[in-house]
Amino acid sequence: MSQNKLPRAVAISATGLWTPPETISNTELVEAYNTYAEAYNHTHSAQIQAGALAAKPPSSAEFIEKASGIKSRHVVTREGILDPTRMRPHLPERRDDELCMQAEMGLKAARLALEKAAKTPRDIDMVIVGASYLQRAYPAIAIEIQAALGIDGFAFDMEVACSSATFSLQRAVDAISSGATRTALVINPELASPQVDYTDRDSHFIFGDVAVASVVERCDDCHTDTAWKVLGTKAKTMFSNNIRSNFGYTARAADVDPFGPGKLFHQNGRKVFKEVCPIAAAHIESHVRELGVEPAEVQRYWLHQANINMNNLIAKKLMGSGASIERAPIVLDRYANTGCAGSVIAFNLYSDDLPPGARGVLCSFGAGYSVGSLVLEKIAL
Ligand code: CO8
Repeated sequence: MSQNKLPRAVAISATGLWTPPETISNTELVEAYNTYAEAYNHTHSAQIQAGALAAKPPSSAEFIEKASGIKSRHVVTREGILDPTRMRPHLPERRDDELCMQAEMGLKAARLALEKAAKTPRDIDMVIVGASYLQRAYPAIAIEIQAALGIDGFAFDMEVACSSATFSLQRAVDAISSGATRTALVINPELASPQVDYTDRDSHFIFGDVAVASVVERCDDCHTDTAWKVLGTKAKTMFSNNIRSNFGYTARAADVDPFGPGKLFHQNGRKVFKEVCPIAAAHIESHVRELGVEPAEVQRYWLHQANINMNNLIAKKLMGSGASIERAPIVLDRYANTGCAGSVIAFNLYSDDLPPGARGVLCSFGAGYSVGSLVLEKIAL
């Protein structure tokens, strides 16, 4: 589904990026995992020998960097993740009258975006929180942030895994373009670490925590030199079980462990790689061409950040020999996969240097499967 002729010109006027100060390197993560695996194999040696249980194989920092491009990740807390007897973050529960962790992260990014856009909460009338996981069902995290900022309007949460950011930006663009909303705050707080199985060698290294936010408004209302006009948006979904989390409230009624097998993030990474690369490249190609632009002419691609080899392949398909890290920047080396936030981090860090008139594509691809893109053009102040 594409939306290329917007009734009213809309812009992303600024973005905010909140990066948790704590980091974990591959070496630290692998050391904790290998200590855990050794102890697990020792404790379960009888079952492993009898073939009733599989031994935990060792992880390797070299494999992680080569297979994914990830060198380290930011997390809201290191506490617990690196403890071989715990293998999950320790985030104490907060009282109902305290700001929840995900709202706190989102609020920090939102304040940075508002400041950069030269806007105040009084200018905002819609807040969307889009994330791969939501800390609770209700009240919406978006409404909690709305209240913390004192925004008069409405707010809601939405979940489309890795495409939660592009899809929530698209909802904001549509609402402003139609005239239903004047100025929107789109917030993507990815609190990924609680859903990572740090005892699983295949996925323990993939994710990091981060929060990003964007101010979306009418081009006529923009007063920043960081604004990008939205030329068009396009979204596509196709059902796949290759990336899945079965965590959910029905576990209680099914009498199963809510954190048992299949309940945390798991994937068939090879299949995802093979299937999603051509889908994403074809999606972007057709989207920019619908707007009369050749893929190779696009100055910058802010691609979803899951795997460096995926991004290199897609960049090559789009730009041929003109592909480079400058034109399709990588942030996952230091942020890891941050769910839906990755492409917005790349946009935040690598867009201000481009001149007015430059064109770029912000794109996500991942679980669902889902693909979302926004074709953007830098505005002259
Ligand atoms: N250390 C050493 N060896 C390892 C490790 C490790 N840590 N992990 C796997 N191996 C081994 C495997 O066991 C395998 O061994 P063997 O050949 O003996 O069977 C060998 O290395 C090769 O394994 P793979 O084939 O799995 O390795 P790949 O080269 O395919 O790399 C990747 C694995 C990195 C996972 C890669 O497949 C990949 O990145 N694929 C793309 C996946 C992707 O993009 N997924 C998107 C997921 S994110 C998303 O959609 C958002 C969901 C929301 C989540 C939000 C927060 C939780």
